[in-house]
Amino acid sequence: MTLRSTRRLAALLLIAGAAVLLGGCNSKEYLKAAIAPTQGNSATGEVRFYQVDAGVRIVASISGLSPGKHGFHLHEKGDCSAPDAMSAGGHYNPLGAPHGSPDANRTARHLGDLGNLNADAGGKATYDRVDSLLVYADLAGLSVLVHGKEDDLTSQPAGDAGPRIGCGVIQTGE
Ligand SMILES: [Cu+2]
Ligand SMILES: [Zn+2]
Repeated sequence: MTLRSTRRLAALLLIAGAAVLLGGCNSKEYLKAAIAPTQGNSATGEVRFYQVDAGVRIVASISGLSPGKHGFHLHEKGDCSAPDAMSAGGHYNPLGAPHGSPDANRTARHLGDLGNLNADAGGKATYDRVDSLLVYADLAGLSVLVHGKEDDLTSQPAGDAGPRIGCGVIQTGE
């Protein structure tokens, strides 16, 4: 092997190594919200957000729920300090749209409308969905709320989902 081709090979290996390192970091990065119960409630768990090609993948595991559906939203303020979590403000709605289904287009839903969690008989719910309208870079500092009742996806302004039973602020994961 000539000196020149050895150098070229070394440069290629360096580029390949850097690409592997960068790729590894990106795929590991996520945002998360640790859900804690509001006063008198027992909802706990974690919600993670991953950047994917089609938008933002949301993966949640929540327990301490009554069986059945519970409204699940992003709210505009990253503040769960009030005993009833009213400090988290209203639904995340940067586009000024009405409340709706997570499957609706951007003019017919709040970006924070994630639909419902569906708890099993043991009070546990999982959620795994890719949202094509959410922007990963905008999520840190918002909050994730779990409600006592089902979000009917139509009532204004918040789906008639009842009290806020769990709340967590979105922050950088490890
Ligand atoms: Cu809500
Ligand atoms: Zn909404």
